[in-house]
Amino acid sequence: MGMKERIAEIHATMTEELGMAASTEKIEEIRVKMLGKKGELTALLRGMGQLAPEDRPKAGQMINEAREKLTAILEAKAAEIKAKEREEALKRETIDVTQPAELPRVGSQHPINLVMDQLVECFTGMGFEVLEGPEIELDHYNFELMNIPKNHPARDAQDTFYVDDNIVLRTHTSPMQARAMLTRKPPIRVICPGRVYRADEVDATHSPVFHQMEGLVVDKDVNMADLRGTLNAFAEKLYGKGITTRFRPSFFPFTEPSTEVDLTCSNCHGKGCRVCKGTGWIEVLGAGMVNPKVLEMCGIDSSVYSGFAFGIGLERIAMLRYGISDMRLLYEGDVRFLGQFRK
Ligand code: 2NM
Repeated sequence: MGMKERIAEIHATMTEELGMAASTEKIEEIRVKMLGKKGELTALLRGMGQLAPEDRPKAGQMINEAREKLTAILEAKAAEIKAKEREEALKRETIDVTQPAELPRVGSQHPINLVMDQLVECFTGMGFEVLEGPEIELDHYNFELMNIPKNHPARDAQDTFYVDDNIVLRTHTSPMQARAMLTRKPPIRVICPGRVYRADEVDATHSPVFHQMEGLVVDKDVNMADLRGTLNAFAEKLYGKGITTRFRPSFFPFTEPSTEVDLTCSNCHGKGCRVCKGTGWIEVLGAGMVNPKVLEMCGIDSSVYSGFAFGIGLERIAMLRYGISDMRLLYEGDVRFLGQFRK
């Protein structure tokens, strides 16, 4: 076969293969096979040694012309395929920027936390400072300094979780108030929010773990009227105008005198309804003048200083505020329930 025919054959094969090629990779494969260093055209060039010397220049020229022509055809095809691939990629990767965004799921604060924040806001607004402390406490701080002596029923294992003889899970946040009195000089104005523990059976209104916020003020000439004014201000700030307090006599070892404090029912504004069982009042906290024995044990001279203190159960406030009838709902962590409370 002559040189011309060989070239025509290569041309034909290449055109045919290019016609079927559908990817950049395939084109490259064809280029290597036909025009590459070990390709068919190069083989022709190498085979020129067998030709008569006078035929060589002509053959060389033919091969070079063929290379140029075939390269052009190949590149044209390569460009065509590249354009097609690009178009396909664009089509495949196009995103619809007008599609509505998928919103991230936003969590919500726990109702106990919402209430705690509201109370903290209310009392810090009145000049109280927030103190937090350990949930595992010395018996000494939890009971002894609170005038709850060794034989007191509150100390019974039925009521208190003991870690050992001297260590308990705090049954109130009062131990932090004791620390405040032991380490500071009056005037003292602190609130202590936090988790507390009592060995109660679980039911709709009890839980062995619950939350409290206690407040303490110690200064010269602090009296029951200051306590009343503070709690009235708290009632109005939290529930609005017209909500006030009613004090009923009570007993706590750490306060003397002691009082249960009712707030005007915020549901009926005192008229009487289902929520307040017709009384117009809701019991929400305990309070009193700090027992002089407690002041003395905490290093404060009770002949110079006096103080008032109060304790609020956060679960009760949250249940009243959000109309929750069973305390257990607060601890189950069901997001369908928890997601309902947003301020
Ligand atoms: C209450 C009710 C009455 C109280 C007393 C003290 C302290 F540390 F000053 F003695 N802290 N909290 C107190 C007083 C707590 O809870 C129902």
